[in-house]
Amino acid sequence: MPQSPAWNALLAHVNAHQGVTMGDFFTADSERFTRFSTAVPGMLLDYSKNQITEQTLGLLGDLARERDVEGQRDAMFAGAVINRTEDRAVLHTALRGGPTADFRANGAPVSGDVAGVLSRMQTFTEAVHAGEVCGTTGKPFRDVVAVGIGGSHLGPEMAVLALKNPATDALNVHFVSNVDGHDVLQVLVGLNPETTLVLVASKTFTTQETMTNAATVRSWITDILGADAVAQHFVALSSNGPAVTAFGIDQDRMFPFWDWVGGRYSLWSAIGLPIALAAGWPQFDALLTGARDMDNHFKSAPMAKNLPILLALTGIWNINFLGHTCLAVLPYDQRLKRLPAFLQQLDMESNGKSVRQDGTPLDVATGPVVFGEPGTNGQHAFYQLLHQGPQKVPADFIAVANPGHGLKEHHDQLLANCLAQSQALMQGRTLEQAKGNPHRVFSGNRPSNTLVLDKLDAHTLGQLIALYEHKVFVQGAIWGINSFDQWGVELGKEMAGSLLQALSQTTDPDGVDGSTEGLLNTLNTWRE
Ligand code: G6Q
Repeated sequence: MPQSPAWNALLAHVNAHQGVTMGDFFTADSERFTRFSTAVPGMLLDYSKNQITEQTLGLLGDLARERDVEGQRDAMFAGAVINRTEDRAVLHTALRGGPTADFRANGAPVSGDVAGVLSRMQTFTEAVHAGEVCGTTGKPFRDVVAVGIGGSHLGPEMAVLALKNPATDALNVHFVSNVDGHDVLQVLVGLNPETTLVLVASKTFTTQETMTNAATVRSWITDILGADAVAQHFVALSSNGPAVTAFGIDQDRMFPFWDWVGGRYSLWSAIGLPIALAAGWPQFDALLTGARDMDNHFKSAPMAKNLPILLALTGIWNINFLGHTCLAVLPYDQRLKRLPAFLQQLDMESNGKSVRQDGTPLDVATGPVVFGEPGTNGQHAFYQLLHQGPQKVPADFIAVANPGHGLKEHHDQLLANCLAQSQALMQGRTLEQAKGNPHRVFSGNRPSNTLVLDKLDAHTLGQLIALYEHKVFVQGAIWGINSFDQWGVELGKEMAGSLLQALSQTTDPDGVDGSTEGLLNTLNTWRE
């Protein structure tokens, strides 16, 4: 890739750029914000605080054209088998395609199946809320325990928290993900099996953590209500019908999805049932509509106005040409407190790869290390490094103009902090301004994007998530990698299998290194 004309032009351009700061760009151009920001209804992206010029953007656009990003995008929407290592189409967009959609996975129509499952999810959600679907003792459900991990957990949890409204939510939805017994025990304490509905969310229905947690919750239910209670108290969200039946859940309590839905892209599918149960069907529907609006924008907007493409290109510039290989996600909205964790999986599992689709090695950095916390909390924690660490960490700030509460003073402070942080990162403070004290110098010129949402609701949340899904897609397309497999999680899983035996049966493990053997012996000696 570095040999390609567009890549080489960017390498030459970055050298020509040395010594010019973002502050210089703003001084020279009073229209810079207008020039380097773009909006769709309800959302604005300001990317002016990046070290870019019109020429930089033009060259990045050349790179996107050279990599045929638009052609690759169209192939994804057309249901081509773009996840080649798993021989699958990638069609999470079909899940939110709406009533008139006609998506095809490798030629086979899928929109009818999608509509059928959505309709069953709606009927079920409304029946639970109406108390028509209830527990074995006739009491309506009050709590939902959603058991699942990774892609079957992070998206639904993030969205449930973002849309939470204690005044109107019909049900309390809790999540159990970690195989650590503390997780399930902490959730179950205080819940009543009679009024608890359990969702087992697992595409494969074989994931060790989820099946272990599901079995524990099943015992918790059946110990009190009897074995027959599984039929009324359990629901499966899965692609694996036989395993669901073997677990004891009837097919009419199973909401399926398909192999062309990747785990981390699955919150729009049956995996999103916790969101519908928590926030109500109209909210889930609005979430899908918001994502669909972003899909349509991604498909049709010219590159220079295309939010996912712009977010992706500024990221490529920061990672590959300026050498900034991290990304801080900083939502200034407490309701988005799990967005960093969700985007961490979305980005790092999709683009943390070192080979191209064809298996040839890449010699450039790919997906960034993603981390973050809501502002203002993060300011009192890790922002020190963002401002004064020797490495530059690009940041995505997310601000919401209108909060979901009436505490104006709080919101004014929150927004002022958000604006101040990106300004401080860019402007910095010179030694002279710091009155000669080197400890109070900020080198500045640190890049960030700011996304402004009019308000945070199901529609804008759908737009926001889809924006990042497509950003990740565009970056993967430019690097030529498969963003939709995740072989990197396999090796550790395999090794855990043989170590489990060594721990549970204190057998001698095969082929472990000296450190692992020493740790194993210590644990086996110390365990009571
Ligand atoms: C996501 C990954 C991974 C997956 C979990 C859970 O894209 O594939 O995080 O979602 O491993 O898998 P199951 O849904 O099959 O339990």
